[in-house]
Order: sequence, then structure tokens, then C-alpha cells
Amino acid sequence: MTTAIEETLVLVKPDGVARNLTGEILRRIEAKGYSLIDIRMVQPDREILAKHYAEHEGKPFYEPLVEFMQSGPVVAMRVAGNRVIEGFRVLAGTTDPTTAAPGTIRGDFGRDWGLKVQQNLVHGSDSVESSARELALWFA
Ligand code: DAT
Ligand code: MG
Repeated sequence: MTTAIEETLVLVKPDGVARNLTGEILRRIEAKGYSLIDIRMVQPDREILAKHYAEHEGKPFYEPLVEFMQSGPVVAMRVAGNRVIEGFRVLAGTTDPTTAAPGTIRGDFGRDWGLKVQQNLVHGSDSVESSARELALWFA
């Protein structure tokens, strides 16, 4: 069975950049065999974050999330490979860093800091539709 080459959006969130983990995160992506197609450092404004996180509007962590994502620079990456959308989310680990499996980015480097939003180092698109929408947003 063959699979299509996909592209996904990876964001190193402000906590990952501030903790100097951008290289370690990219190292894991490349070591897995995925290809870096484009990369840029961005200071995101509220407008792009409102679009990026539109699905979460109204949830209790939405405002803290949008504020946290504006708290410092973010590194955006366009990453390619067969099943990379699913594959990067496995590399990232589950959303809650406390219970994310060791060996994953969130499991190895993340923890709960007692804040209103979980700081979990990375974002990865969750579907083909999300990746197309998000890549258009961050690599316009
Ligand atoms: P993911 O980033 O794993 O796709 P998501 O899209 O559901 O998770 O949520 C976006 C971010 O919001 C997530 O990375 C961390 C934060 N978050 C999600 N659910 C949360 C919750 N219940 N409490 C605090 N922060 C949360
Ligand atoms: Mg998500």
C-alpha cells in the first residue's frame, strides 16, 4: 500500500524557543526522516492566532492560549513526508505534558507549570485540511 507525501505545519511555541529547544525539536524531525521545506521565526499577532486557533474560541483556555502564543517568538516549519501529519503528532506526544509519553517532545521536555494553559512546546497540524489551512496562514 502506498501513502501520499503530505506536508504539515510545526510550530515551536514561545516556551520551546525561550528554552533553546528549537534545534532539538528540528533534530528529532530530521532524525525521523522527515524533510524541512521551509522555516521562519515569527512574532505572531492576535489576528493570525485567532485564525490558527479558531476551533478553540470560547473554551476556558482560549484567551490564555492566545496570550501565551504572543509572549515571544515562534518558529514555524513546513515539514514533508509520507504520513507526516500523523507522524509528527506521535513525535510531539499527547496534549497534556504531564502524561505525554517519555520519548516524545512533550513527554521529555514538558511539564505542568500551574498555568491556565498548558505550555507544551510544539504545535502540529491534526489533519490534511488543517495543514493546508495552517500552512497558508503561516507561510502566506
Ligand atoms: P494539540 O496542541 O495537542 O493539538 P489542542 O488543539 O486541543 O491540542 O489545544 C491547543 C493547545 O491548547 C494545546 O496544545 C494546549 C492548550 N490546551 C488544550 N487543552 C487544554 C486544557 N484542557 N487546559 C489547558 N490548556 C489546554
Ligand atoms: Mg490542535
